[in-house]
Amino acid sequence: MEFIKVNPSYQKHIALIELNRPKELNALNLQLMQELRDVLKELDQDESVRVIVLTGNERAFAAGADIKQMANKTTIDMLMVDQFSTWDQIRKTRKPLIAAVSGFALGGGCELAMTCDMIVASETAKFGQPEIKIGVMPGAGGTQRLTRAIGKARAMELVLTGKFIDAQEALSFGLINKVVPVEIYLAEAMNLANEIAQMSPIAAMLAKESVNRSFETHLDEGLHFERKNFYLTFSSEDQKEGMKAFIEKRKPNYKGK
Ligand code: DAK
Repeated sequence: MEFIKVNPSYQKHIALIELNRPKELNALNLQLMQELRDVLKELDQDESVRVIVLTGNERAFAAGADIKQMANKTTIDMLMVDQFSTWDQIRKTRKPLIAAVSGFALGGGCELAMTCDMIVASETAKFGQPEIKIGVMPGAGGTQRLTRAIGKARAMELVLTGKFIDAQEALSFGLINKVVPVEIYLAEAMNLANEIAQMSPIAAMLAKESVNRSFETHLDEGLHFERKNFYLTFSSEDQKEGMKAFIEKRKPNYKGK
């Protein structure tokens, strides 16, 4: 791995992935995205991992796709590389995925953070979809996910002017979950991850899948999907353990079975 650092047991049941192209502000070149895809797939299958935290560094989560790599590409080049299959695979990660964002989360960087399930940001974080300033538009879900997260008026403004918003605005718009001082943004993301890691990983996986489904379908079908996943949790030992522990007034010990 050249552009990604991974620690699959950063904390108990929590894996940490760091984007690692600091000089280029973690610009997302093809190799980085492929490495990220492969690592996420591995961690998704690793039974010891229950939650994954994705971060950059203090200056940048990621300043977008690599403009230098894209600048001379033709439509056919873009089509044949088919980066979308990489992004689609990342989107299919089944375990809860938390973005810990400091500094720039722009363009593809903002889209990558939005592909995660939750975002914890430092006070220095800046979010935006500045593609319009370089003659293109968001291509990895920005117009869709941003609009669903913050509404049409605000999304239009960000996408059409390319301006950035800071972490406080992002919080008030509902784009992110928390804003904390830069010194503790990763620790805060870990706290959130740790809270989730105490739950049944099976229930967490099914719940994530169900919440995501609400974006993809109408209410009736979403409720039907939720119901099926709810029933499915009753096939797990974790469901028995969780309810038994409640009745016995003790902490549950989930095994992911
Ligand atoms: N790509 C390549 N290099 C980048 C970069 C980027 N996105 N962002 C920064 N860098 C590089 C700079 O060129 C500079 O390199 P050197 O000149 O030192 O070699 C280094 O990182 C430090 O950046 P600056 O010197 O510019 O630092 P400043 O603090 O002055 O400015 C900045 C920081 C973040 C405001 C500025 O770097 C900037 O505006 N960066 C570009 C932001 C941007 O436009 N992002 C959107 C890119 S388009 C797709 C999936 C995704 C996408 C498209 C398709 N498919 C699945 C098909 C996404 C597209 C995009 O994200």
